[in-house]
Amino acid sequence: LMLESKLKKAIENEELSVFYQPKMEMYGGRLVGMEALARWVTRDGEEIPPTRFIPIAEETGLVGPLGDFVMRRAARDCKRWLDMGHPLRVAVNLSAREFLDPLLPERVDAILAEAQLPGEHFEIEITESMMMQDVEQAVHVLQELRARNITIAMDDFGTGYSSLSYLKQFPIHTLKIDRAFVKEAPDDPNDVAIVAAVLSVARAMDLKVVAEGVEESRQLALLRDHGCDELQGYLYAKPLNTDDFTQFLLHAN
Ligand code: G
Ligand code: G
Ligand code: NA
Ligand code: MN
Repeated sequence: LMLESKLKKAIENEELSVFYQPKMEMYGGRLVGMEALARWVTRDGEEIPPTRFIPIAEETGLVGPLGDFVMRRAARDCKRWLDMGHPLRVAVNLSAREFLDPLLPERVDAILAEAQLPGEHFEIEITESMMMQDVEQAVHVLQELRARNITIAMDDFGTGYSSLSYLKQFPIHTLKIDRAFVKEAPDDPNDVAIVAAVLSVARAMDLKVVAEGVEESRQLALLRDHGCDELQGYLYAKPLNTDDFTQFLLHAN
């Protein structure tokens, strides 16, 4: 309860911020987008990780204000970089509660209109387990977002109940291979097999693949050999604040 009221104040007082982790294209190595990640540093300098405050927001009424805050920031910053001549796509994580909100498409409309950011520069990352909570509503929301040219990525792919048959039903664009599989590759033959299988299924279904948690060039080589499209991880950059991201951008492209 303490943390709940602190979080409420933090959203109001803008103690929260949004960091951005670059996503790089495999061929050409260009910066193509970034994942927005919420950060909370309290007035006393304590860092509270999103894995702690997102569940609190979910249990209380704060998930809407938090999501709006992150989406607004992400849209505003992406628009600034677009105006500087860098057409990137910003990806925002949504929890199940946020994603299944029937008002989500209208909220996104309002946020993109306010930022004057076209939908093609906006992406939403959702997990497979959250889609399973209400398949019908999930498909409906995905169609609404797609109609706005917003990209949909399935995050942490392979870690939940990845029923491949659902992939056919969900109108998504991208799979993100979870970093758990990238981590031990190329040494663990099982992880190599999983990475190869995901890339093969994705190619057959015309889905783009982003690998997360790429830390070493050996992992990069494996992913390149299997035709992965985009890369994200400490090999390129950790999540960066807006100033550091701007510096990264100026040197990358
Ligand atoms: O950035 P970090 O590794 O600490 O993120 C931990 C987890 O929190 C990740 O699963 C990430 O997807 C999630 N996360 C980060 N920012 C947000 C956010 O703004 N909204 C939601 N729903 N999840 C987020
Ligand atoms: O669940 P999700 O995929 O959204 O989690 C993203 C989290 O992964 C972020 O909190 C980010 O800090 C972390 N992350 C990003 N790149 C790397 C990496 O190369 N290695 C590790 N260990 N963590 C990473
Ligand atoms: Na994510
Ligand atoms: Mn992930």
